[in-house]
Amino acid sequence: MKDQLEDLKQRYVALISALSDEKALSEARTKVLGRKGELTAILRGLKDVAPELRSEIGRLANLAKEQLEKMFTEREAAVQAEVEKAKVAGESVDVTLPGRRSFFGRTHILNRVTDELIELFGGLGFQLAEGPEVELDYYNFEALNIPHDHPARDMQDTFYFSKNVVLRTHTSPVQIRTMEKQSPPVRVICPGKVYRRDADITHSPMFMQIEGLWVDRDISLADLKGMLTVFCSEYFGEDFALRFRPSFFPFTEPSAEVDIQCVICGGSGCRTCSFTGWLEILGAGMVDPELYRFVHYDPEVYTGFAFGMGIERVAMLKYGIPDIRSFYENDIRFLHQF
Ligand code: FA5
Repeated sequence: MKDQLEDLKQRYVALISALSDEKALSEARTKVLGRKGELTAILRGLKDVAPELRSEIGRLANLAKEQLEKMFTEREAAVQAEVEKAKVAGESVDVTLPGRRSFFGRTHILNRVTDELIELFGGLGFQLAEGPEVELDYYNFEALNIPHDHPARDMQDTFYFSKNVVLRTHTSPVQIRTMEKQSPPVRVICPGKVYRRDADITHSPMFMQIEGLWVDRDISLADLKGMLTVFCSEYFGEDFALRFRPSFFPFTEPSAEVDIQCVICGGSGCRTCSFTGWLEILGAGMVDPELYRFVHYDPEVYTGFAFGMGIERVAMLKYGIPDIRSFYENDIRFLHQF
């Protein structure tokens, strides 16, 4: 019996050391220590052993059981550790691979220029005001002194929703909306999108304007000219020449159009400035007293100036962009330059 026990122990010690698979180890454990296992059978058979040998054989059998259990546990842990190690090695990072680049969005150049203009005019005392892009004919035309069937409507060909509802052609309706709500003094800027039937390298069917309006006592054309000159030198630098040309708008009298020397060609003439050396950035003038009738201001007491600036034109001049269409083509390579 002792030899049988010794033989069993030797066999399983050798087997346990040789096995390197969790499943095989579990099967071997069942085969020797399980309910019907070889060692379990020996322990069960102890009752048939001669009484004088029983305790000795019993002690040896229990010792063998303890040893084998310990060996199985240790080997199983070692095999499991090796499996884990191999798994981690298989998943290891290849440090030579290029990293995955995160995508960072950024503010569109036109929104950035708009924010810069809001800040600059904010510093000159102008508050922000806004109005709807889908506008009533009354605010877009009529209250700006452009009655139905007046030829001045042809200056801004627009998109009609219905007879009285249009996509606004300029930000000037916000002048009326603001004056309706507020008594003088009024000093606001109103940025936003506007729409016209217009398309070439300096004209887009949807574009952005920023309107300025200052109504108070004793506001004169000199204030308008001074304000725009300050704006121009602050935003573009002292080197850029500014030019006021007499013009006509039904809602200002007198009216002017303001050009800035073309940065693309330095004033010598190119496609962007239509070979004139100048690019028009805004229309402006003294608020026509006729408008005060619509908003119940006293034209004997108040005067004011207004201007409407094209934001794309400002961005084109600031960054030397020759074609207005680049802003709306969604070419990330273009947009990421700014
Ligand atoms: C107006 O829109 C007037 N509301 C401006 C104004 C406001 C005058 C207040 C007097 C008092 P005009 O149509 O000229 O004016 O447009 C103003 C500016 O918008 C232009 O100088 C130009 O910079 C820009 N602009 C006009 N049409 C387009 C277009 N299709 N695409 C891009 N920019 C344009």
